Amino acid sequence: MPVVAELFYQKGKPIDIEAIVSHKANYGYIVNDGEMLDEVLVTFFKSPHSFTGEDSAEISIHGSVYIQEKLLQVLVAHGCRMAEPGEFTRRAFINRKFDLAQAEAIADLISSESEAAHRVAINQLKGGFSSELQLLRSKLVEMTSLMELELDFSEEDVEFADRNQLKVLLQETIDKVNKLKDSFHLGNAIKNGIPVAIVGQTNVGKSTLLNAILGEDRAIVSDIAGTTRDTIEETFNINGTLYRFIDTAGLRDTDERIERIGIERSYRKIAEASVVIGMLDATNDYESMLSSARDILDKLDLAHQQLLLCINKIDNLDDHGDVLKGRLLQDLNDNSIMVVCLSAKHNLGLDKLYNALKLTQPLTSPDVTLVTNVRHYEALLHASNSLNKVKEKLEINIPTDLVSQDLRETLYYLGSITGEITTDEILGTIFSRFCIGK
Ligand SMILES: Nc1nc2c(ncn2[C@@H]2O[C@H](COP(=O)(O)OP(=O)(O)OP(=O)(O)O)[C@@H](O)[C@H]2O)c(=O)[nH]1
Ligand SMILES: [Mg+2]
Repeated sequence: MPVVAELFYQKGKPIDIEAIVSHKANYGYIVNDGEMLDEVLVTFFKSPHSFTGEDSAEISIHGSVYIQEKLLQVLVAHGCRMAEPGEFTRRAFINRKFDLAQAEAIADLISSESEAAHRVAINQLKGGFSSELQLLRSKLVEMTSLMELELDFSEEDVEFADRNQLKVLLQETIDKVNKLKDSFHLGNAIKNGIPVAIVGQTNVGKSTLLNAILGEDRAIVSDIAGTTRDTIEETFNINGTLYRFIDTAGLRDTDERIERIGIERSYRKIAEASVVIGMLDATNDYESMLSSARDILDKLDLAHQQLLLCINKIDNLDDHGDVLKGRLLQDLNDNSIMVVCLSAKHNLGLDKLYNALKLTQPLTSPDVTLVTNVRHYEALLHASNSLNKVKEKLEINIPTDLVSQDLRETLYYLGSITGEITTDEILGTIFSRFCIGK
Protein backbone atom coordinates (compact mmCIF):
# COMPACT_ATOMS: atom_id res chain seq x y z
CA MET A 1 0.00 0.00 0.00
CA PRO A 2 2.72 2.58 0.79
CA VAL A 3 4.41 1.91 -2.58
CA VAL A 4 1.19 2.49 -4.49
CA ALA A 5 0.42 5.56 -2.43
CA GLU A 6 3.84 6.94 -3.32
CA LEU A 7 3.22 6.55 -7.06
CA PHE A 8 -0.43 7.53 -7.10
CA TYR A 9 -1.14 11.21 -7.72
CA GLN A 10 -4.33 13.18 -7.46
CA LYS A 11 -4.55 16.79 -8.56
CA GLY A 12 -0.80 17.00 -9.12
CA LYS A 13 0.35 15.60 -5.79
CA PRO A 14 0.81 12.18 -4.19
CA ILE A 15 -2.15 10.90 -2.20
CA ASP A 16 -1.92 11.38 1.55
CA ILE A 17 -1.66 7.85 2.98
CA GLU A 18 -3.29 8.93 6.22
CA ALA A 19 -6.36 10.16 4.38
CA ILE A 20 -6.97 6.99 2.37
CA VAL A 21 -10.50 5.65 2.64
CA SER A 22 -10.80 1.85 2.35
CA HIS A 23 -12.93 0.21 -0.36
CA LYS A 24 -13.31 3.37 -2.43
CA ALA A 25 -12.21 3.76 -6.04
CA ASN A 26 -9.91 6.77 -6.36
CA TYR A 27 -9.35 8.48 -9.68
CA GLY A 28 -5.85 9.79 -10.45
CA TYR A 29 -2.52 9.11 -12.18
CA ILE A 30 0.47 6.88 -11.77
CA VAL A 31 3.52 9.13 -11.84
CA ASN A 32 7.06 7.81 -11.97
CA ASP A 33 10.07 10.13 -11.78
CA GLY A 34 7.86 13.09 -12.58
CA GLU A 35 6.38 11.39 -15.67
CA MET A 36 2.78 10.32 -15.95
CA LEU A 37 2.45 6.64 -16.89
CA ASP A 38 -1.32 6.26 -17.00
CA GLU A 39 -4.67 7.54 -15.87
CA VAL A 40 -5.93 5.01 -13.32
CA LEU A 41 -8.41 4.02 -10.65
CA VAL A 42 -6.91 2.80 -7.39
CA THR A 43 -8.83 1.01 -4.67
CA PHE A 44 -7.22 0.52 -1.27
CA PHE A 45 -8.31 -2.25 1.07
CA LYS A 46 -7.29 -1.75 4.65
CA SER A 47 -6.52 -4.67 6.94
CA PRO A 48 -8.34 -6.76 8.03
CA HIS A 49 -11.03 -6.08 5.43
CA SER A 50 -9.26 -7.38 2.35
CA PHE A 51 -9.03 -10.73 0.59
CA THR A 52 -5.73 -11.59 2.26
CA GLY A 53 -6.53 -9.77 5.48
CA GLU A 54 -3.56 -7.45 4.90
CA ASP A 55 -3.41 -3.90 3.57
CA SER A 56 -3.65 -4.04 -0.19
CA ALA A 57 -4.25 -1.92 -3.26
CA GLU A 58 -5.69 -2.63 -6.70
CA ILE A 59 -4.79 -0.50 -9.68
CA SER A 60 -7.07 -0.43 -12.73
CA ILE A 61 -5.14 0.67 -15.79
CA HIS A 62 -5.66 0.87 -19.52
CA GLY A 63 -5.25 -2.46 -21.27
CA SER A 64 -1.98 -1.76 -23.05
CA VAL A 65 0.68 -4.44 -22.71
CA TYR A 66 3.31 -1.69 -22.58
CA ILE A 67 1.57 0.05 -19.66
CA GLN A 68 1.18 -3.27 -17.83
CA GLU A 69 4.85 -4.13 -18.20
CA LYS A 70 6.06 -0.63 -17.40
CA LEU A 71 3.88 -0.41 -14.29
CA LEU A 72 5.17 -3.78 -13.04
CA GLN A 73 8.74 -2.58 -13.60
CA VAL A 74 8.08 0.63 -11.69
CA LEU A 75 6.41 -1.21 -8.82
CA VAL A 76 9.28 -3.71 -8.59
CA ALA A 77 11.82 -0.86 -8.68
CA HIS A 78 9.98 0.62 -5.69
CA GLY A 79 10.26 -2.56 -3.65
CA CYS A 80 7.37 -4.77 -4.72
CA ARG A 81 7.79 -8.32 -5.99
CA MET A 82 5.68 -10.64 -8.10
CA ALA A 83 3.38 -12.91 -6.12
CA GLU A 84 4.06 -16.63 -6.14
CA PRO A 85 1.34 -18.97 -7.44
CA GLY A 86 -1.49 -19.05 -4.93
CA GLU A 87 0.27 -16.58 -2.63
CA PHE A 88 -2.78 -14.37 -2.14
CA THR A 89 -4.93 -17.34 -1.18
CA ARG A 90 -2.18 -18.75 1.02
CA ARG A 91 -1.90 -15.46 2.90
CA ALA A 92 -5.67 -15.32 3.26
CA PHE A 93 -5.59 -18.85 4.70
CA ILE A 94 -2.79 -17.99 7.12
CA ASN A 95 -4.72 -14.90 8.23
CA ARG A 96 -7.72 -17.19 8.87
CA LYS A 97 -9.94 -15.65 6.22
CA PHE A 98 -11.02 -19.19 5.41
CA ASP A 99 -9.85 -22.73 5.97
CA LEU A 100 -7.84 -24.94 3.66
CA ALA A 101 -10.82 -26.74 2.09
CA GLN A 102 -12.30 -23.34 1.22
CA ALA A 103 -8.97 -22.17 -0.21
CA GLU A 104 -8.88 -25.26 -2.41
CA ALA A 105 -12.45 -24.52 -3.49
CA ILE A 106 -11.16 -21.27 -5.02
CA ALA A 107 -8.87 -23.27 -7.31
CA ASP A 108 -11.79 -25.56 -8.18
CA LEU A 109 -14.02 -22.59 -8.86
CA ILE A 110 -11.50 -21.11 -11.27
CA SER A 111 -11.09 -24.37 -13.13
CA SER A 112 -14.76 -25.42 -13.09
CA GLU A 113 -15.93 -26.44 -16.54
CA SER A 114 -19.59 -27.08 -15.91
CA GLU A 115 -22.51 -25.79 -13.91
CA ALA A 116 -22.41 -28.86 -11.67
CA ALA A 117 -18.67 -28.49 -10.93
CA HIS A 118 -19.21 -24.80 -10.26
CA ARG A 119 -22.03 -25.58 -7.85
CA VAL A 120 -19.95 -28.07 -5.88
CA ALA A 121 -17.03 -25.61 -5.66
CA ILE A 122 -19.32 -22.78 -4.51
CA ASN A 123 -20.79 -25.01 -1.81
CA GLN A 124 -17.29 -25.86 -0.59
CA LEU A 125 -16.23 -22.21 -0.76
CA LYS A 126 -19.22 -21.17 1.31
CA GLY A 127 -18.00 -23.60 3.95
CA GLY A 128 -20.60 -26.38 3.59
CA PHE A 129 -17.99 -29.13 3.69
CA SER A 130 -15.95 -27.41 6.39
CA SER A 131 -18.86 -27.03 8.76
CA GLU A 132 -19.73 -30.73 8.41
CA LEU A 133 -16.15 -31.62 9.25
CA GLN A 134 -16.14 -29.18 12.14
CA LEU A 135 -19.17 -30.88 13.60
CA LEU A 136 -17.56 -34.30 13.28
CA ARG A 137 -14.38 -33.07 14.86
CA SER A 138 -16.08 -31.48 17.82
CA LYS A 139 -17.92 -34.72 18.58
CA LEU A 140 -14.67 -36.63 18.35
CA VAL A 141 -12.85 -34.11 20.53
CA GLU A 142 -15.53 -34.56 23.14
CA MET A 143 -15.14 -38.33 22.97
CA THR A 144 -11.36 -38.18 23.11
CA SER A 145 -11.25 -35.79 26.03
CA LEU A 146 -13.65 -37.92 28.05
CA MET A 147 -11.50 -40.94 27.41
CA GLU A 148 -8.33 -39.12 28.26
CA LEU A 149 -9.85 -37.92 31.48
CA GLU A 150 -10.35 -41.56 32.35
CA LEU A 151 -6.66 -42.11 31.85
CA ASP A 152 -5.84 -39.51 34.52
CA PHE A 153 -7.91 -41.50 36.93
CA SER A 154 -6.89 -44.89 35.64
CA GLU A 155 -5.91 -46.22 39.03
CA GLU A 156 -9.38 -45.57 40.33
CA ASP A 157 -10.93 -47.53 37.45
CA VAL A 158 -13.62 -45.00 36.52
CA GLU A 159 -15.39 -44.77 33.21
CA PHE A 160 -16.34 -41.18 32.41
CA ALA A 161 -17.31 -41.97 28.92
CA ASP A 162 -20.45 -44.05 28.84
CA ARG A 163 -19.39 -46.94 26.62
CA ASN A 164 -22.78 -47.40 24.99
CA GLN A 165 -23.15 -43.73 24.28
CA LEU A 166 -19.64 -43.76 22.91
CA LYS A 167 -20.47 -46.62 20.56
CA VAL A 168 -23.55 -44.85 19.22
CA LEU A 169 -21.60 -41.66 18.67
CA LEU A 170 -18.83 -43.61 17.03
CA GLN A 171 -21.20 -45.36 14.61
CA GLU A 172 -22.76 -42.02 13.68
CA THR A 173 -19.31 -40.62 12.98
CA ILE A 174 -18.25 -43.66 10.95
CA ASP A 175 -21.44 -43.41 8.85
CA LYS A 176 -20.88 -39.72 8.23
CA VAL A 177 -17.22 -40.14 7.29
CA ASN A 178 -18.08 -43.03 4.99
CA LYS A 179 -20.84 -41.05 3.32
CA LEU A 180 -18.43 -38.21 2.61
CA LYS A 181 -15.76 -40.65 1.45
CA ASP A 182 -18.18 -42.42 -0.89
CA SER A 183 -19.36 -39.14 -2.38
CA PHE A 184 -15.92 -38.79 -3.95
CA HIS A 185 -16.88 -41.12 -6.79
CA LEU A 186 -19.60 -38.75 -7.96
CA GLY A 187 -17.78 -35.60 -6.86
CA ASN A 188 -14.72 -36.52 -8.84
CA ALA A 189 -16.87 -37.38 -11.86
CA ILE A 190 -18.60 -34.01 -11.66
CA LYS A 191 -15.28 -32.19 -11.43
CA ASN A 192 -13.37 -34.11 -14.10
CA GLY A 193 -16.27 -35.31 -16.23
CA ILE A 194 -18.51 -38.33 -15.77
CA PRO A 195 -16.68 -41.18 -17.52
CA VAL A 196 -18.77 -42.54 -20.40
CA ALA A 197 -17.17 -45.39 -22.37
CA ILE A 198 -18.37 -45.95 -25.94
CA VAL A 199 -17.93 -49.66 -26.62
CA GLY A 200 -19.05 -52.28 -29.08
CA GLN A 201 -17.92 -54.41 -31.98
CA THR A 202 -15.78 -52.99 -34.78
CA ASN A 203 -17.41 -50.74 -37.38
CA VAL A 204 -20.60 -50.11 -35.41
CA GLY A 205 -19.93 -46.35 -35.44
CA LYS A 206 -18.32 -45.62 -32.06
CA SER A 207 -15.83 -43.09 -33.39
CA THR A 208 -18.53 -41.53 -35.55
CA LEU A 209 -20.60 -41.03 -32.39
CA LEU A 210 -17.70 -39.42 -30.52
CA ASN A 211 -17.19 -37.01 -33.42
CA ALA A 212 -20.91 -36.25 -33.61
CA ILE A 213 -21.04 -35.42 -29.88
CA LEU A 214 -17.94 -33.21 -30.03
CA GLY A 215 -18.99 -31.62 -33.30
CA GLU A 216 -15.52 -32.17 -34.75
CA ASP A 217 -13.50 -34.84 -36.51
CA ARG A 218 -11.60 -35.97 -33.45
CA ALA A 219 -11.38 -39.71 -34.11
CA ILE A 220 -10.59 -41.44 -37.38
CA VAL A 221 -13.64 -43.02 -38.96
CA SER A 222 -13.46 -45.64 -41.69
CA ASP A 223 -15.31 -48.67 -42.95
CA ILE A 224 -12.25 -50.82 -42.19
CA ALA A 225 -12.94 -52.91 -39.10
CA GLY A 226 -10.45 -52.18 -36.31
CA THR A 227 -9.84 -48.52 -37.17
CA THR A 228 -9.56 -47.32 -33.57
CA ARG A 229 -6.60 -48.94 -31.82
CA ASP A 230 -6.11 -46.77 -28.76
CA THR A 231 -8.67 -45.15 -26.50
CA ILE A 232 -9.51 -41.51 -27.17
CA GLU A 233 -10.86 -39.34 -24.36
CA GLU A 234 -12.52 -35.96 -24.63
CA THR A 235 -14.62 -33.98 -22.18
CA PHE A 236 -17.79 -32.29 -23.32
CA ASN A 237 -20.34 -30.22 -21.48
CA ILE A 238 -23.95 -31.22 -22.14
CA ASN A 239 -26.62 -29.07 -20.50
CA GLY A 240 -24.36 -28.06 -17.60
CA THR A 241 -22.89 -31.49 -16.90
CA LEU A 242 -19.36 -32.40 -17.89
CA TYR A 243 -18.91 -35.84 -19.44
CA ARG A 244 -15.68 -37.57 -20.32
CA PHE A 245 -16.39 -39.61 -23.45
CA ILE A 246 -14.03 -42.47 -24.15
CA ASP A 247 -13.97 -43.96 -27.64
CA THR A 248 -12.53 -47.46 -27.54
CA ALA A 249 -11.14 -50.09 -29.89
CA GLY A 250 -13.89 -52.31 -31.34
CA LEU A 251 -14.31 -55.64 -29.59
CA ARG A 252 -13.55 -58.71 -31.72
CA ASP A 253 -11.28 -61.75 -31.74
CA THR A 254 -8.04 -60.85 -33.40
CA ASP A 255 -4.50 -62.17 -33.69
CA GLU A 256 -3.17 -58.71 -34.37
CA ARG A 257 -0.94 -57.81 -31.39
CA ILE A 258 -1.51 -54.04 -31.30
CA GLU A 259 -5.24 -54.38 -31.80
CA ARG A 260 -5.36 -56.89 -28.94
CA ILE A 261 -3.65 -54.39 -26.62
CA GLY A 262 -6.25 -51.83 -27.69
CA ILE A 263 -9.08 -54.25 -26.92
CA GLU A 264 -7.62 -54.96 -23.47
CA ARG A 265 -7.70 -51.20 -22.89
CA SER A 266 -11.33 -51.11 -23.99
CA TYR A 267 -12.17 -53.62 -21.26
CA ARG A 268 -10.30 -51.55 -18.70
CA LYS A 269 -12.23 -48.45 -19.75
CA ILE A 270 -15.50 -50.34 -19.48
CA ALA A 271 -14.60 -51.22 -15.89
CA GLU A 272 -13.76 -47.60 -15.02
CA ALA A 273 -16.78 -45.98 -16.63
CA SER A 274 -19.87 -44.80 -14.77
CA VAL A 275 -21.91 -45.07 -17.94
CA VAL A 276 -21.28 -47.48 -20.79
CA ILE A 277 -22.71 -46.69 -24.19
CA GLY A 278 -23.04 -50.07 -25.87
CA MET A 279 -23.09 -49.37 -29.60
CA LEU A 280 -24.99 -51.76 -31.83
CA ASP A 281 -25.23 -51.69 -35.61
CA ALA A 282 -28.80 -51.81 -36.90
CA THR A 283 -27.56 -53.19 -40.23
CA ASN A 284 -26.17 -56.31 -38.54
CA ASP A 285 -28.48 -59.29 -38.06
CA TYR A 286 -30.57 -59.23 -34.91
CA GLU A 287 -28.96 -62.27 -33.26
CA SER A 288 -25.46 -60.78 -33.44
CA MET A 289 -26.78 -57.45 -32.07
CA LEU A 290 -28.37 -59.26 -29.16
CA SER A 291 -25.29 -61.32 -28.38
CA SER A 292 -23.10 -58.21 -28.57
CA ALA A 293 -25.44 -56.45 -26.12
CA ARG A 294 -25.25 -59.47 -23.80
CA ASP A 295 -21.44 -59.56 -24.02
CA ILE A 296 -21.22 -55.93 -22.93
CA LEU A 297 -23.77 -56.46 -20.20
CA ASP A 298 -21.70 -59.35 -18.82
CA LYS A 299 -18.74 -57.05 -18.31
CA LEU A 300 -20.68 -54.54 -16.22
CA ASP A 301 -21.32 -54.15 -12.57
CA LEU A 302 -24.87 -52.86 -12.78
CA ALA A 303 -24.86 -51.80 -9.14
CA HIS A 304 -22.36 -49.08 -10.01
CA GLN A 305 -22.59 -48.75 -13.76
CA GLN A 306 -25.34 -47.81 -16.13
CA LEU A 307 -25.75 -49.39 -19.56
CA LEU A 308 -27.14 -47.29 -22.37
CA LEU A 309 -27.56 -49.25 -25.57
CA CYS A 310 -27.42 -47.26 -28.80
CA ILE A 311 -28.85 -48.79 -31.94
CA ASN A 312 -26.85 -46.92 -34.57
CA LYS A 313 -27.29 -46.48 -38.33
CA ILE A 314 -31.09 -46.17 -38.16
CA ASP A 315 -30.91 -44.10 -41.33
CA ASN A 316 -30.91 -47.50 -43.03
CA LEU A 317 -34.23 -48.50 -41.46
CA ASP A 318 -37.74 -47.39 -42.37
CA ASP A 319 -39.06 -47.39 -38.82
CA HIS A 320 -36.05 -45.65 -37.18
CA GLY A 321 -35.31 -48.76 -35.15
CA ASP A 322 -38.53 -48.96 -33.15
CA VAL A 323 -39.04 -52.68 -33.79
CA LEU A 324 -35.41 -53.53 -32.96
CA LYS A 325 -35.60 -51.52 -29.77
CA GLY A 326 -38.76 -53.33 -28.66
CA ARG A 327 -37.25 -56.76 -29.34
CA LEU A 328 -34.02 -55.91 -27.53
CA LEU A 329 -35.79 -54.60 -24.45
CA GLN A 330 -37.94 -57.70 -24.34
CA ASP A 331 -35.06 -60.16 -24.81
CA LEU A 332 -32.73 -58.47 -22.35
CA ASN A 333 -35.56 -58.14 -19.87
CA ASP A 334 -33.76 -55.75 -17.54
CA ASN A 335 -35.49 -52.48 -16.83
CA SER A 336 -32.29 -50.75 -15.70
CA ILE A 337 -31.03 -50.76 -19.31
CA MET A 338 -31.93 -47.87 -21.59
CA VAL A 339 -32.07 -48.16 -25.37
CA VAL A 340 -31.77 -45.25 -27.77
CA CYS A 341 -31.99 -45.34 -31.58
CA LEU A 342 -29.79 -42.97 -33.52
CA SER A 343 -27.68 -42.29 -36.54
CA ALA A 344 -24.30 -40.92 -35.52
CA LYS A 345 -23.33 -40.24 -39.11
CA HIS A 346 -26.47 -38.21 -39.85
CA ASN A 347 -26.80 -36.59 -36.44
CA LEU A 348 -30.18 -38.19 -35.78
CA GLY A 349 -31.37 -38.90 -32.26
CA LEU A 350 -28.48 -37.31 -30.37
CA ASP A 351 -30.94 -35.34 -28.24
CA LYS A 352 -32.48 -38.65 -27.12
CA LEU A 353 -29.00 -39.87 -26.18
CA TYR A 354 -28.40 -36.70 -24.13
CA ASN A 355 -31.71 -37.09 -22.32
CA ALA A 356 -30.87 -40.70 -21.52
CA LEU A 357 -27.42 -39.65 -20.26
CA LYS A 358 -29.05 -37.17 -17.94
CA LEU A 359 -31.19 -39.94 -16.47
CA THR A 360 -28.11 -42.03 -15.71
CA GLN A 361 -26.90 -39.55 -13.12
CA PRO A 362 -28.05 -39.56 -9.53
CA LEU A 363 -29.66 -36.25 -8.84
CA THR A 364 -27.63 -34.06 -6.55
CA SER A 365 -29.21 -31.28 -4.63
CA PRO A 366 -27.10 -28.18 -4.06
CA ASP A 367 -27.04 -28.90 -0.31
CA VAL A 368 -25.46 -32.33 -0.60
CA THR A 369 -21.78 -32.16 0.19
CA LEU A 370 -19.65 -33.91 -2.39
CA VAL A 371 -15.96 -34.58 -1.95
CA THR A 372 -14.13 -33.68 -5.16
CA ASN A 373 -10.55 -33.41 -4.00
CA VAL A 374 -8.20 -36.43 -3.93
CA ARG A 375 -6.39 -35.04 -0.89
CA HIS A 376 -9.66 -34.82 1.05
CA TYR A 377 -10.67 -38.28 -0.12
CA GLU A 378 -7.41 -39.79 1.11
CA ALA A 379 -7.75 -38.07 4.47
CA LEU A 380 -11.31 -39.40 4.82
CA LEU A 381 -10.12 -42.87 3.88
CA HIS A 382 -7.50 -42.76 6.66
CA ALA A 383 -10.02 -41.30 9.10
CA SER A 384 -12.46 -44.09 8.27
CA ASN A 385 -9.77 -46.74 8.87
CA SER A 386 -8.80 -45.26 12.23
CA LEU A 387 -12.44 -45.05 13.29
CA ASN A 388 -12.94 -48.68 12.41
CA LYS A 389 -9.95 -49.53 14.60
CA VAL A 390 -11.57 -47.59 17.45
CA LYS A 391 -14.77 -49.55 16.95
CA GLU A 392 -12.99 -52.92 16.98
CA LYS A 393 -11.07 -52.02 20.12
CA LEU A 394 -14.13 -50.75 21.96
CA GLU A 395 -15.91 -53.99 21.16
CA ILE A 396 -13.21 -56.10 22.75
CA ASN A 397 -12.64 -53.69 25.64
CA ILE A 398 -9.06 -52.75 24.86
CA PRO A 399 -7.61 -50.23 27.38
CA THR A 400 -8.65 -46.63 26.93
CA ASP A 401 -5.20 -45.25 26.15
CA LEU A 402 -4.92 -47.43 23.06
CA VAL A 403 -8.37 -46.45 21.81
CA SER A 404 -7.82 -42.76 22.33
CA GLN A 405 -4.68 -42.96 20.24
CA ASP A 406 -6.78 -44.03 17.23
CA LEU A 407 -9.24 -41.26 17.96
CA ARG A 408 -6.39 -38.75 17.95
CA GLU A 409 -5.32 -40.16 14.60
CA THR A 410 -8.84 -39.64 13.22
CA LEU A 411 -8.80 -36.06 14.48
CA TYR A 412 -5.49 -35.52 12.77
CA TYR A 413 -6.80 -36.69 9.40
CA LEU A 414 -10.02 -34.71 9.59
CA GLY A 415 -8.06 -31.66 10.72
CA SER A 416 -5.72 -31.96 7.78
CA ILE A 417 -8.63 -31.35 5.39
CA THR A 418 -9.54 -27.97 6.81
CA GLY A 419 -5.91 -27.11 7.54
CA GLU A 420 -6.05 -27.16 11.31
CA ILE A 421 -3.15 -29.52 11.07
CA THR A 422 -0.80 -28.96 8.15
CA THR A 423 2.85 -28.79 7.30
CA ASP A 424 4.58 -26.23 5.14
CA GLU A 425 5.19 -28.96 2.62
CA ILE A 426 1.48 -29.72 2.24
CA LEU A 427 0.66 -26.03 1.93
CA GLY A 428 3.41 -25.61 -0.64
CA THR A 429 1.99 -28.41 -2.79
CA ILE A 430 -1.57 -27.12 -2.58
CA PHE A 431 -0.86 -23.50 -3.37
CA SER A 432 1.72 -24.16 -6.06
CA ARG A 433 -1.16 -25.52 -8.17
CA PHE A 434 -2.87 -22.14 -8.16
CA CYS A 435 -2.13 -19.70 -10.93
CA ILE A 436 -0.13 -16.57 -10.32
CA GLY A 437 -2.19 -13.73 -8.99
CA LYS A 438 -4.64 -15.95 -7.10
N1 LIG B 1 -25.22 -45.39 -42.62
C1 LIG B 1 -24.56 -45.08 -41.52
N2 LIG B 1 -23.24 -45.34 -41.44
C2 LIG B 1 -22.58 -45.04 -40.30
C3 LIG B 1 -23.25 -44.45 -39.20
N3 LIG B 1 -22.35 -44.28 -38.21
C4 LIG B 1 -21.16 -44.74 -38.67
N4 LIG B 1 -21.30 -45.19 -39.94
C5 LIG B 1 -20.25 -45.76 -40.79
O1 LIG B 1 -19.77 -46.96 -40.21
C6 LIG B 1 -18.37 -47.11 -40.50
C7 LIG B 1 -17.61 -47.37 -39.23
O2 LIG B 1 -17.64 -46.21 -38.42
P1 LIG B 1 -16.61 -45.96 -37.25
O3 LIG B 1 -17.11 -44.78 -36.50
O4 LIG B 1 -15.23 -45.92 -37.74
O5 LIG B 1 -16.83 -47.28 -36.40
P2 LIG B 1 -16.11 -47.77 -35.08
O6 LIG B 1 -17.14 -48.44 -34.26
O7 LIG B 1 -15.37 -46.64 -34.45
O8 LIG B 1 -15.11 -48.85 -35.64
P3 LIG B 1 -13.71 -49.38 -35.05
O9 LIG B 1 -12.90 -48.21 -34.66
O10 LIG B 1 -13.13 -50.13 -36.18
O11 LIG B 1 -14.04 -50.27 -33.90
C8 LIG B 1 -17.96 -45.85 -41.24
O12 LIG B 1 -17.93 -46.11 -42.61
C9 LIG B 1 -19.04 -44.86 -40.86
O13 LIG B 1 -19.22 -43.84 -41.84
C10 LIG B 1 -24.64 -44.16 -39.33
O14 LIG B 1 -25.31 -43.63 -38.44
N5 LIG B 1 -25.23 -44.50 -40.50
MG1 LIG C 1 -13.43 -46.36 -34.04
